[in-house]
Amino acid sequence: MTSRPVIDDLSSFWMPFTANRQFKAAPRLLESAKGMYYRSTDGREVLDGCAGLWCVNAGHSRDEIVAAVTEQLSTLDFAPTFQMGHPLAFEAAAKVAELMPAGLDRIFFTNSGSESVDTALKIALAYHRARGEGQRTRLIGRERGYHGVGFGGISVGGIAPNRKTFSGALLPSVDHLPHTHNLEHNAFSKGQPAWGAHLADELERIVTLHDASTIAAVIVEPVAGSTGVLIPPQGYLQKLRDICTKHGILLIFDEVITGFGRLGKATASEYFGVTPDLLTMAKAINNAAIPMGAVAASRTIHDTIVNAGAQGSIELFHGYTYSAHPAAAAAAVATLDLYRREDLFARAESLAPAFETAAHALRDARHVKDIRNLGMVAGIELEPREGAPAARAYEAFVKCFEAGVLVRFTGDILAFSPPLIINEEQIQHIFKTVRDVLATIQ
Ligand code: PXG
Ligand code: PLP
Repeated sequence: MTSRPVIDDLSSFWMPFTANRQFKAAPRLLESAKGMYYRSTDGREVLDGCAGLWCVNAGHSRDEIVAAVTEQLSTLDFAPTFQMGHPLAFEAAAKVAELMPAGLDRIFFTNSGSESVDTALKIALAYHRARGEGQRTRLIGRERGYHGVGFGGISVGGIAPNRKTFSGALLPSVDHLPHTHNLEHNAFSKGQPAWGAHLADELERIVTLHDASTIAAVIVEPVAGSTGVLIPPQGYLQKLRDICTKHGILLIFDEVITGFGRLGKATASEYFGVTPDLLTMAKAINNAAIPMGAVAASRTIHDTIVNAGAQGSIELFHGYTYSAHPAAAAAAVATLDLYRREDLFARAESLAPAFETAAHALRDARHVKDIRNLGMVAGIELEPREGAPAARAYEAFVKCFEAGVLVRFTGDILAFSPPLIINEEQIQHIFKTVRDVLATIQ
């Protein structure tokens, strides 16, 4: 493979969620990828411990997906989906619907997780209005929730730095549940922690405060990824479901990370046996080959909105130029076929115990304060360095990369979410590298 000269001017690209000056002073550049490995521009192989950004679940540059996208681009590069259609859009929607919880089989396509979240919030408002309860406009998120970076997503999201700069322009009617992270009760839990289901009762308090008749929806990540792998306590999600049902409030699961095999099932909803009314997804929907996201809506929500409008009128004033882009749809169809052919969700389920054991083996490693895991996700929380929060995890991330392993970090938490094609030896290698690196860090 011919390698292009490494560009020496990095100034034009304003990088997302990056310390731009720090990065550009000492860049880390990836130039190719195959299967479980990236190759860096300095010619090193880097084992991918986080599936890119929790998204490349079938491994990198899979031939079947590359072929489908290539073929699609030379056949039909773009087709509008506003008052027009192309067959692959419908096929992709049907294939996604097959994997969704029973009843959630109406699929609205977007181009990212952020767009999926804003779409789901708008569908929730549209649903209540179509049923004559247009006063239900309040949205409930959760502390430490990540729902992307749209104005809707940061409003229901619970990450202070993502909100602070924009605080004067957040959505007006939003409240937040408390997060469920508690090391005093749950440190070093394997799988779902035993303590904390009662935290869902806070929703009753919020409902009493605002009155159910003002609340449209509750949105949570079934497992919070971005803020450091926060696993829901046993019974917690079912309680949220019951309270929402009791008060006519829609429950939205943001499955941008948990969807498509991360927990060993198609969705976290299936894994936990709790069904939301709306489910957002992106990332692994098409193995991240082309930007794509989607919202799965219950048939009730869909039919209520679609049947409320007059015949011939547009029922939902919402959509993106690239909703169901042909190349993204082709990648989705190829990806979902690949997941099925290789039985990758079951593979994730069968690898999860080895992954759990390998992660928890770092319990006595230097600086480790907590380890938590579910399915093929794990988080290792470090004791912060005094006066320098997040510095330790950042250094661990850089040193792991230099040692040939890509991990994610957020605050002082390292996150692991490898492609589901990983093998046990590679799992061992990831966590051994982290242990060795932690031993060298102050
Ligand atoms: N919801 C959830 C639950 C997510 O995890 C989004 C929405 C937004 O998706 P887009 O496609 O707009 O980025 C996400 C994205 C990380 C990390 O390492 C996590 C995400 C994105 C980038 C980095 O924590 N999650
Ligand atoms: N801004 C302008 C001026 C536009 O014309 C459009 C779409 O036509 C958009 C924003 C939205 O772009 P997209 O549909 O890609 O989200």
